[in-house]
Amino acid sequence: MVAETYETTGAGAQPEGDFDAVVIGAGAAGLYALHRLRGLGLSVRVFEQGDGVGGTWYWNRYPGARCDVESWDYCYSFSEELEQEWDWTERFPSQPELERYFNHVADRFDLRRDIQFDTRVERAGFDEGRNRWIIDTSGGATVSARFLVSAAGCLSEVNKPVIPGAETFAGVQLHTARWPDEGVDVAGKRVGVIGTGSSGVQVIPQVARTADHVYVFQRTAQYTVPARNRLLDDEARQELRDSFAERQKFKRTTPAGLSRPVVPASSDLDAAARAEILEASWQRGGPGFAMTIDDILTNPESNERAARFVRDKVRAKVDDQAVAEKLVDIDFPIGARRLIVDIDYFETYNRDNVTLVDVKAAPITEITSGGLRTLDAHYDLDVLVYATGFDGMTGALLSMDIRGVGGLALRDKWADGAGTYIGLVASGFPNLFMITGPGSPAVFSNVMLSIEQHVDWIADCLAHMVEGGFERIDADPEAEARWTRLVEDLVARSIVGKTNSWWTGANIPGKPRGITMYLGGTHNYRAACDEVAANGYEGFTLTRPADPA
Ligand code: NA7
Repeated sequence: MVAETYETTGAGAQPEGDFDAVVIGAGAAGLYALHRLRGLGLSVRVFEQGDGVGGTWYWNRYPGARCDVESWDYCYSFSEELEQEWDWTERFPSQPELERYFNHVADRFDLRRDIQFDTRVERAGFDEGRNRWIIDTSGGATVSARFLVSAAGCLSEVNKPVIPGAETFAGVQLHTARWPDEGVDVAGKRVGVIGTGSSGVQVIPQVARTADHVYVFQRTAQYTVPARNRLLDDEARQELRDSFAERQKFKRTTPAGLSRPVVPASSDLDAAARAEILEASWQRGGPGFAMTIDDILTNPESNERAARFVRDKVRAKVDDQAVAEKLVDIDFPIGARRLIVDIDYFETYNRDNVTLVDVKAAPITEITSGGLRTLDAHYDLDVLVYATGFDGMTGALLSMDIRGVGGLALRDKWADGAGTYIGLVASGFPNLFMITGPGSPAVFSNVMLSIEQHVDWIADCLAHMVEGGFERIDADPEAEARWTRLVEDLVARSIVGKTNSWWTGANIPGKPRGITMYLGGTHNYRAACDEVAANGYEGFTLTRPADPA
């Protein structure tokens, strides 16, 4: 299949390139999509707004940025040679190591020649006459493609709250997800950090090492557990190499897609046994803490016991008990927000140069030329860090103007909630595929495994279309409605999301509320996707050129 077989002129546009597929983004998903689709003999162009590969690990270069999934799982599994030749150095990989890894992948599979950097996709419209996407980019070029694959990411659209007076600030303001490559020298500076999610919790201890003073503006206290990060020695690496095949097979059978998941203890335990299990998990470190006992996420009493355990640990770490109480003043169940994994976070509050400011009690009112004002005080600052997160799941997709059949905007279709069919497609938007989109396990799983599963499914689907001479695929609205109901039912049965956070969309004013991730486990999700394909792409309508529209 070659690009030239298609007519190229769409709806008055003058395409400057015609491809079988356009992929949006050169992060983990975009790189693998390019590799797989090129392997089918398709012509592919990737547009990437940054000037390098790696997505999340290209943008989030703040000090302390680190993945909370272990390195041996946060990597591709499609190539055993790649896995065997790459040496992870730590249990939880840091941003620089991950960025090196994705660059290595791009070079090893010769991917760069099909990636156009520094280019955003601004608009994409489906030309119904020709069954092609017409895509406008930030460089002013218009291209066309039979298939459009979004690999734009779940956490790539930055959330930077508008605070009155921000434009008057005389110092440096920056968002953790837009940290400059050359770094920021905070030595001797007064630094304010807004936000205590994963990004804030990672950056605060690092900045505190050199800054004159750090003011942490905390609105919502969070549960965070120790990472117990460690270096991997040669023996550990050899063991990972030797177990490659077995681990890859096993992780496909687990709910989170991890090769060494926490196996929950049965809830039939007395209080002493429970405490022992929680302590062992705390000592082991990592994000599996809320899975340690099988009823923590379903039984409020068990949940509260685990939450109390964490609060007591924090109280024991923090010298000033008034500060400790602010750090543990948490009014939601453990696991209702993504559990944070930290390195020396609470210990940082024992430093003389760190002050916790409770902006729930006294909210931020304005930014001034010299700092930040809350309801009851002014803080003099030289640097203001926004660790304020992202417009998750749909933010990146909806930052583009995507128009499907009849000119319907994806923004309008999803005005009340992001419905999809099997988390991969949106009805009325033919030939558009989303990797880790709403309705899929996305970041509620080992996202690397989910990415590979999505890309493999999409590649198989495109191969099926090419072989069968189909040029258009669209999901049936009824199939989409059924899937969306299933996603909602799974959410309703879980305590996951039973508080405001980016998971529920509550961090973005005006965004429809609700978790859009599939919570049924990656193993079940994979089975559902495979079944759809095995049943001849059940729930989809596939169209050949000669077929009536
Ligand atoms: P998060 O988890 O969304 O955290 C953002 C933080 O910023 C959180 O503490 C917010 O408080 C705070 N925030 C946002 N806006 C404001 C304003 N206006 N005033 C005060 N505080 C504010 O983003 P992260 O980047 O840390 O992590 C995102 C994911 O990346 C994480 O789950 C991992 O999967 C990796 P709030 O809680 O809204 O009160």
